Amino acid sequence: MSLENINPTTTSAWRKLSEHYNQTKGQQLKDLFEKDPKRATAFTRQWNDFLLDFSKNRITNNTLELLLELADDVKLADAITKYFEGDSINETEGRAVLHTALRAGKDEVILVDGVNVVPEVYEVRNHIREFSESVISGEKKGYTGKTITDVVNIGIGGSDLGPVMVTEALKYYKNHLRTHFVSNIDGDHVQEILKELNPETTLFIIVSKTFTTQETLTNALTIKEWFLQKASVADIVHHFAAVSTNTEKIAEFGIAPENVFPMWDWVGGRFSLWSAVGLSVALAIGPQHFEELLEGAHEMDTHFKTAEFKDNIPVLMGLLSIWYNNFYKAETEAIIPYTQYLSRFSAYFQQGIMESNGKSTDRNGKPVTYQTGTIIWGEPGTNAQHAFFQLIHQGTKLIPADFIGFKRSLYGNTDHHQKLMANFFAQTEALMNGKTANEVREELLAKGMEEKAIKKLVPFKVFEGNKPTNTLLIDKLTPASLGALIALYEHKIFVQGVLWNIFSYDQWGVELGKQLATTTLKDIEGSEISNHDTSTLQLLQYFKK
Ligand code: G6Q
Repeated sequence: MSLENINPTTTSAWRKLSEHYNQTKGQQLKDLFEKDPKRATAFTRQWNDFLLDFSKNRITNNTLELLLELADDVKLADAITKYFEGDSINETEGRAVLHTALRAGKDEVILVDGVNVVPEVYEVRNHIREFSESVISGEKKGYTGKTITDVVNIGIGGSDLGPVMVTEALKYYKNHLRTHFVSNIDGDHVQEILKELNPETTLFIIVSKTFTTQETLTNALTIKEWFLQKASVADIVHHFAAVSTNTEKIAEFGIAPENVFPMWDWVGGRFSLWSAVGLSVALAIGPQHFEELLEGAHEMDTHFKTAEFKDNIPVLMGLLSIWYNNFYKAETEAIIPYTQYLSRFSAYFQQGIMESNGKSTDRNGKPVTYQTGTIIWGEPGTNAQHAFFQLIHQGTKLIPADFIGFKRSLYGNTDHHQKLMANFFAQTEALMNGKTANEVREELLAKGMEEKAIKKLVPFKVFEGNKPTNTLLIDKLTPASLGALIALYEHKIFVQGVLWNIFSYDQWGVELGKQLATTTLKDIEGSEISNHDTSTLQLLQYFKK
């Protein structure tokens, strides 16, 4: 069954939220805290090793109640059931959306067209385990009998970003294998990677759900040619593996059947790291850690599926984001992890969130009359503090931000970790409290500055404050906690897509790019240039000169 089709702005909760917004928009977080000594605990939720403190948001109990009412008005609970049960909720592509099945319990039954997909998932999970164990242990050898030292993932978009992000995030758990990622069609990208590699000791994994993506196929062929400069066609079976739904095309490439990992069309590219798309992750951190990543995600799935909305972390985070996007008209959201390991986390969810919810057509096929997909950006703290934090503190835009931190560091360097986390806590506090003119004045007076100079400087040193943040404090960065964290944001995407009455799981904008490149390539390669606007025509002519 498809998702309900409810324009959120026609619900009574939305109307109430609009009124409520008008009445409360001037409220100051500082005042809300002063008025209610229990505010922090009232707006904090604990789940496993996660703590979400969302008290530094411009909300009251009433706001939360109305947002929860909105979730009911658009039938979020019913949508969640359809999502997990494999209904065809990716309507424009006629597919189920079941990345959750990739991490489901072994005994669960999840039907797609009447067939339980869980056994197939476990077959592939076992294959991933066996394959990666044989490479890691050195049992699997290259064509000259040497053990494999390097693994190259060849893929783009959803077939690249997840593995890149997770291998970086779980670097601490990594084994001796060196991992590389070739994604861009830019030939310099592949050359820079190839120059570090020895064909005798490198395993290449071609990851492409469709096996038709120009970038991936071009890179794979370039790499194959490079490989064949030293090795022979018969050696390909020892050095190439593939992950795809398109098994025919894989066979054409010459890949041995035992090195082929299937995918399913009910898994979207940007949600596929849990499938064999994560093979490079399993190789890098070992299959046991890979399984733990999946188990962590599965626990978050269970929380999302079963927790009451008022305690449901993905639901709460999704609703808060709607509150800012649709009522406060905030256009962007920052994700700031306070760990260098998560340096690719925001980039990863830039795709996840913006490709999923960057839609302007509702489920009726009509243009939406309200804002959808927020713009996502961010970098790890404390580096970010020395870069764009200026704008969050004193710029003209409202930027709700998620601060993600860990109670314990991995190497246990207490001095560094305490300093890191001092910054983490101090920033959300400062963003909320700001600094008044009087406080600035006092500070400057204490430094012995003269009255005239103080007067001149005060306006520049005032911080308005009242900037909303979520604080997500997790015990430790482990494969399981990372799995849960990724799943949390995946479900937040779902919640928002349901609320906005859009289809989150297609990506026609990406498909357009794939088509356009083919036509323009003909113009570049051929002697004649087809019809273009005069700007594009001029640029093509200049390029070809
Ligand atoms: C993800 C998108 C997109 C896709 C790439 C690669 O959801 O659809 O990023 O993953 O275009 O596609 P293939 O895996 O088919 O090569």
